[in-house]
Amino acid sequence: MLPANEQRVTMIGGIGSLADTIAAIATPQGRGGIGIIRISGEKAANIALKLCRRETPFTPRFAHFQHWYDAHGESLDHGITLYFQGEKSYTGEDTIELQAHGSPILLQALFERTLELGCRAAEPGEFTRRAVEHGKIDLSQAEAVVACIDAATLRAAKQAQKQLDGALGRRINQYMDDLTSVIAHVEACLDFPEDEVPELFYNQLRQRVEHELVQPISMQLNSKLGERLFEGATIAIIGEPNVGKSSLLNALSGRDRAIVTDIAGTTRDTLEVDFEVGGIPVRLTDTAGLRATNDVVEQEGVKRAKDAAQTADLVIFVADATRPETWDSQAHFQDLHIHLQVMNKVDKAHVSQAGFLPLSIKKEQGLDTLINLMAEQLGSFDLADEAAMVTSSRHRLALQQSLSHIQTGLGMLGQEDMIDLTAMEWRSAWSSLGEILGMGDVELILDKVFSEFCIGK
Ligand SMILES: Nc1nc2c(ncn2[C@@H]2O[C@H](COP(=O)(O)OP(=O)(O)OP(=O)(O)O)[C@@H](O)[C@H]2O)c(=O)[nH]1
Ligand SMILES: [Mg+2]
Repeated sequence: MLPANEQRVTMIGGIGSLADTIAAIATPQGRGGIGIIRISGEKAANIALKLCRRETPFTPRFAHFQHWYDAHGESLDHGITLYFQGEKSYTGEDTIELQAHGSPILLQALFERTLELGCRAAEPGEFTRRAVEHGKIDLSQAEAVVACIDAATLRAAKQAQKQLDGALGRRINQYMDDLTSVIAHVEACLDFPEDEVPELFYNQLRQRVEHELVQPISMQLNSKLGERLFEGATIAIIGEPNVGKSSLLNALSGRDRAIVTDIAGTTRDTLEVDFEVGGIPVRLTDTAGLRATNDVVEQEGVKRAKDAAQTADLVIFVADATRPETWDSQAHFQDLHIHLQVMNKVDKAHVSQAGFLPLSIKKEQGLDTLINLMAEQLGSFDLADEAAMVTSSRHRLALQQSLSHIQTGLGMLGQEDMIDLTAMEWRSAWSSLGEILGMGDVELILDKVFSEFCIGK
């Protein structure tokens, strides 16, 4: 049987709890200008009417200025009450938003009052989960909501917005349509005796699968940029003492963070600074200069430097143009992959050494080039097609599984008695893609995804 399109919107998660009307304080803990309470569910409007001691129904999308009362008829606070009706809300069901004063005490009292009136306290992410369950958004869009809130850089936030607009979902849907169509073609072969299906037919089908599925999915998987934007990258600066590692950390991060002196062995512990390179959030680690030493503290520092280098996504080796003995990056490491080598202090000695980027931190020369090279190494310039970016390991895994089924199917295509198996592989590929949108073992996927949400979202 062909995968039916309707299956895509079948969301069976959390039916029982959908009957509850849920409430949460949606703004962060702490004092602020405005604090928002969100209520969603069948009884939302009714509960809000009681809270406001009001009889006339709310006008949808109209800002009602209201007092909100406790059980004794005393006003708890006043502000704006908004009503979003049924489908025309974030969750896809009746929703009320109370825009109150941003006082944690008042908000808590208001929230508790909504519970008295029949709400249940919302679980983390439950509003968005309801949006998924009511088919307002797919799961990749729900994940984009968290990604958007958690984004550490503007570029990451913009990428999350694209996913929230449904860019990834549209792409996945396209793949699924393509698969449905090629499965139909393959199954059509079952109606013919094997020798009557011309080789040309298989060739065309093979080309189509390559072109519409294998190539674009492989391209998506090749780029790590999407995950980098959200998970960030680690960078370690290593080199012998006094070459200018700490100076480089300060210069790159634009902060006077690390102590810089002309005494070799100034930095003894690793030191981290967060900033961004090409829109990718990075954690940059300055390390103790590598040298043989009897000093116990320094030995520990050198050990930590090596650990940092071994686990970093990007390793920058700094050499000192005035001291050739500092140029051998492998002196302290075997097998360590060094991504970038810089020759610092070229203001003092005009050295041009193959494989090294000339740099003068003091004269601010070469820094822009270095930042560009770092961005390139981190994949900042990868993939022009941002709509199709893989932004989480969950998506990567599902795409990898799908691709592998597609290719297994391709390998069997055209072979005698294999038509059934090819179609089966491609149906598995279709299911793997569906997981990205929230199909398959819905409960399990939803639980995992929504455990990362904050309350009120
Ligand atoms: N002339 C010149 N001096 C520099 C440059 N960059 C750094 N220095 C000087 O080099 C010395 C060492 O700099 P640091 O940044 O402390 O070196 P480090 O590699 O962190 O040293 P340790 O922490 O001891 O391993 C300081 O006196 C800096 O002012 C440069 O581009 N040109
Ligand atoms: Mg230092």
